[in-house]
Amino acid sequence: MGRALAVIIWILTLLSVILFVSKKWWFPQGISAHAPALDRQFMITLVVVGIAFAAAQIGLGWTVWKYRDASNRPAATYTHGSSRLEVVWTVITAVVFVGLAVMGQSVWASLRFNAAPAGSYQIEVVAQQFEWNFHYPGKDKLFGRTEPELIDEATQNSIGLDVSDPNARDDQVGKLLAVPVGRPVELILRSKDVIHSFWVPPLRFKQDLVPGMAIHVHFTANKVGKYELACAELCGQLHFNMKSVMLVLPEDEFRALTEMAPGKPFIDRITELRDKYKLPEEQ
Ligand SMILES: [Cu+2]
Repeated sequence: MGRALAVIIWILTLLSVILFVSKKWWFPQGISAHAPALDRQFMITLVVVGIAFAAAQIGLGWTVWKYRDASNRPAATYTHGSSRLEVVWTVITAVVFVGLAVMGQSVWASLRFNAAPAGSYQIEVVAQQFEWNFHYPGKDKLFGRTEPELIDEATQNSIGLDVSDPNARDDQVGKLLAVPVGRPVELILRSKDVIHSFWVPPLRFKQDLVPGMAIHVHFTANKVGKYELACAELCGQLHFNMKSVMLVLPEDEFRALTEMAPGKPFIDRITELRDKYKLPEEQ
């Protein structure tokens, strides 16, 4: 029985390793400037924890095998263990984990703690149960004032845009995200109700939106196309419905779109663009 259990542990370990090494279920192709660095960091972490996982499971199987029940075996005795060994493996684990975290934080932090590069295109993202709203500053590149009291779903003013503000006159608001290719984009992430999470897997970017906060993040998408955008935070009953797409557009197409008149012309154009591009899995 002990031998069988040991063999099962080893087989499960082998299958788990094969699952990752074969890359049968893997990330979609990265489409952002920071994606290669992030993927590299992910691989380093995966290899390090993979080795630790395999070694621990092989050791577990070995222990099960060696100390299996047998009629001629003397009864087990209590041992306190080895304090020195415990200190050694705790220190090694701590160093590895802190080391990986320090290595990994540089890419992560550079997109969040550093100011967005000059010339970044700003878009405000306002999440709500269960929709995304994207607020574009329009031709003047200036956001109009928004005020929570002005939020009115009946008139489709879901972000509370103050239309009396001159800066608001050309502001476009829609349910789809469009960004220019090869140019840094700064998102200002807000939420109207609960915590949501902005997630575009090929972009290698995920960030929570927290009520009461305006979280600034930035990235550069470098492949034209249409990509799924999902809420990655279980935010309520219709959470599964909270999806949209991110369009990465050629510069001229993007400029033309952001200079469209707000309201129907803008919505019609961005819907056209949504239908023009295909998701990677549809191609
Ligand atoms: Cu959500």
